[in-house]
Amino acid sequence: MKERIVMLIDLDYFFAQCEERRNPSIKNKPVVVCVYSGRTEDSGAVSTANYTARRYGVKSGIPILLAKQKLKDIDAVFLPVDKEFYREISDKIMEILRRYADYFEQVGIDEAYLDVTQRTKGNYHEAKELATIIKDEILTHQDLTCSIGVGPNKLIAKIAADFQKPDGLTLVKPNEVVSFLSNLPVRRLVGVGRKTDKKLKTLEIRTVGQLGNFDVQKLIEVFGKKLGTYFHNASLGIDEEPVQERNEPESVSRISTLKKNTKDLAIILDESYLLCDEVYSVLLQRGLIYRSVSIIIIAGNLRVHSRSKTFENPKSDLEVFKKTVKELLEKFLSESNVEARRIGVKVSNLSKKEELQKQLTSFFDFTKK
Ligand code: DCP
Ligand code: CA
Ligand code: CA
Repeated sequence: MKERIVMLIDLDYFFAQCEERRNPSIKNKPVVVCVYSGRTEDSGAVSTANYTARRYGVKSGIPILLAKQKLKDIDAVFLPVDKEFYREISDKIMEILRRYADYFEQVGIDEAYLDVTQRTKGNYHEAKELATIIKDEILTHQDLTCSIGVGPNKLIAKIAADFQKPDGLTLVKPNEVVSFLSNLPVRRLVGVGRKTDKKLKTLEIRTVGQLGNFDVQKLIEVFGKKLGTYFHNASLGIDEEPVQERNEPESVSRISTLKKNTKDLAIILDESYLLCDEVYSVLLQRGLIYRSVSIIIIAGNLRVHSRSKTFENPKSDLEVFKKTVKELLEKFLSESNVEARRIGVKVSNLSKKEELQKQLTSFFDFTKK
């Protein structure tokens, strides 16, 4: 593959920054965005926090109660997540980013890869100017800051974007890759979680440089062929994953005709569950998770009725899918007098289950070629 220039743009403390934008008067205070579980007043976890709150040790994933302890006697702001609002802002920013890319790939609500090889003619000086223009445009038009990493591939761009935050811009040219990586802790590599980190420590591997110098065969013995090879290549900054638009389906649905028209819940449910199984196997195959579940009822007179439920967060299991279908059907049948002729189930608002999983698998597909 010829040399590329790839950018990763990640919005800074995204949910909390959206809240600051909505209400600038909280800007200088610690801002903590929370997912309240609803069990008791303060049960739940921190979704994210602004950098002022982070100075007190508040970060994503910790219990809200702990965050409150850390910010005791401090004039801090605790807010519930408002995903719809963040999604709206995200959509607008992604539209802006897309315009600056030869190839564009959104990888979450607040980050995207841009392949800018052609438009920068492979020149890092031009890439830096482009990144500055992008940062300015997001700030001027959407009032948000972001951090950008620029490098020869996605792996390096991602680590570079994390390198300096918030409002950072880090360029790593091809000849700087190895020295840039060498002193970083292995945790910075995509795919190295707490467990792997521990395992690597027992091998006396703490930095990416040490990982790169470690015998590949031994890595393979410990982690298996896939992961071992991936770690070895990653530690040398090798990554051939293309930046590519994700063509995820809008929805997956199945519909079938009942043996005879009926409003009997049990019969309709039996058929619906079979359809759920089929839809679910498609989700599994494609590694997708869903946020919305719908039922479709086509009446004897061919009128189409549908009902849906949308969850705040994506779901991955079959049980929730079936349970939601059941609830929707029960409610629909109790409220209407429709005899069903055909019945359908649908999931929508789909997203990819595991970034890493995909990156790893396609990486190994590539190495096999
Ligand atoms: N998020 C969450 N729970 C987590 C991690 C993240 O709800 N455990 C949400 C809130 C974040 C958003 O996803 O705002 C983006 O996640 P990032 O990891 O990019 O973190 P931030 O944007 O909040 O901070 P940073 O400035 O470090 O990128
Ligand atoms: Ca972010
Ligand atoms: Ca992110």
